[in-house]
Amino acid sequence: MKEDLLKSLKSLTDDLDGSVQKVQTEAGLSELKATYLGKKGRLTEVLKGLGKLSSEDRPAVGAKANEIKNIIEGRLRSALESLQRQSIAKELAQDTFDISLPGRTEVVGNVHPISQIFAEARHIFEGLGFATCSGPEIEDDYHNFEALNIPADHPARDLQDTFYLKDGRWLLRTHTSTVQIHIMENQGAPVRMIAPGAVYRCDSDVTHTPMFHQIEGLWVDDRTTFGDLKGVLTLFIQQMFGDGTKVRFRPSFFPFTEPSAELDMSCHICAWKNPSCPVCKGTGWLEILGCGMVDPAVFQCVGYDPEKITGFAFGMGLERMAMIKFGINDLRLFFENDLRFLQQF
Ligand code: 2U9
Repeated sequence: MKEDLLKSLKSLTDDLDGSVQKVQTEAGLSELKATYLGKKGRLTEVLKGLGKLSSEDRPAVGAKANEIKNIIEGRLRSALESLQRQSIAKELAQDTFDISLPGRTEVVGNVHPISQIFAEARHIFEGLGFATCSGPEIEDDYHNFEALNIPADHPARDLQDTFYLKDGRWLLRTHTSTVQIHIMENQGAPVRMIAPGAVYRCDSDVTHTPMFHQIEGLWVDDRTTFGDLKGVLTLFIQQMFGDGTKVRFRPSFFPFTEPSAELDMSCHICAWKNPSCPVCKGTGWLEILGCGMVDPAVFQCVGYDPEKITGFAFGMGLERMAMIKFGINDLRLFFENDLRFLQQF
């Protein structure tokens, strides 16, 4: 009985050597392990015979069974390692690469020049205590025109022709002044805000695009003066274009402000030195924004008392600001998404 068991144990390792050589995959090795060492495996079958041995023979055969188990485990482990080594070697042999190829560089994006101008303007105005507000791009006639003192028959409507939605009730805003109207409708004075965003006009040529960007601003309080307007806007221009920049205010007209003015800044390209400067056309001045004291009619529309409240407002086109600041001469470049252009800023 003892001899039979020892013989069976020995035959296990003899058989295993043949089987291991035939197996080529890790899955095959797992199967083999189950065949020999699993719950219903060959070693377990042999061990069932241990119970029938005498108590003198049992320890020696038990020890042998353990030894055989360790041998089987060791052989299966080294077979597995050898298979893994082979597969890595095979992969390395196939996976060649050309070390003379150029490396893969990261594509680094950059901020669009319009967004850069917006961020800078916002930073300056927020430093002066202006809150940044936004509103819908689709508006009704009242908020875009009527409340801004532009009635249906007003000639200013020709200059701000826009796109109407199918039902005729809604239109695309022509300026961000609509945001100031919403804010004042919803809260009392004081108001100190800027309204940046996209605006739309039915206009398309070399110097006009149907969509462009504006920043408008509004400061309303019980004693806001034209002096405040001049101080805020001079400081803004000098922070944006440099301390030495000069400004002048020229009388103008807007339906929503009275009095109104255009702000010109000194030409930073030629500084009056080039009579044929292509940027300022030799005048030394560049028109940069419009401004004025809010018309009492506008205050009436939003329910503010024009006898008690005064305020100033201003508006500027971001594309124009960016063209002047970066020396860009063609408006269309902003909208073409050509990386050769965008990566220069
Ligand atoms: C309210 C009252 C008054 C905003 C103003 C301008 C002057 C102006 C233009 C600059 C270039 C528009 O982008 S542009 O074509 N804007 O000249 N905008 S005052 O006045 C307001 C706004 C809101 C309630």
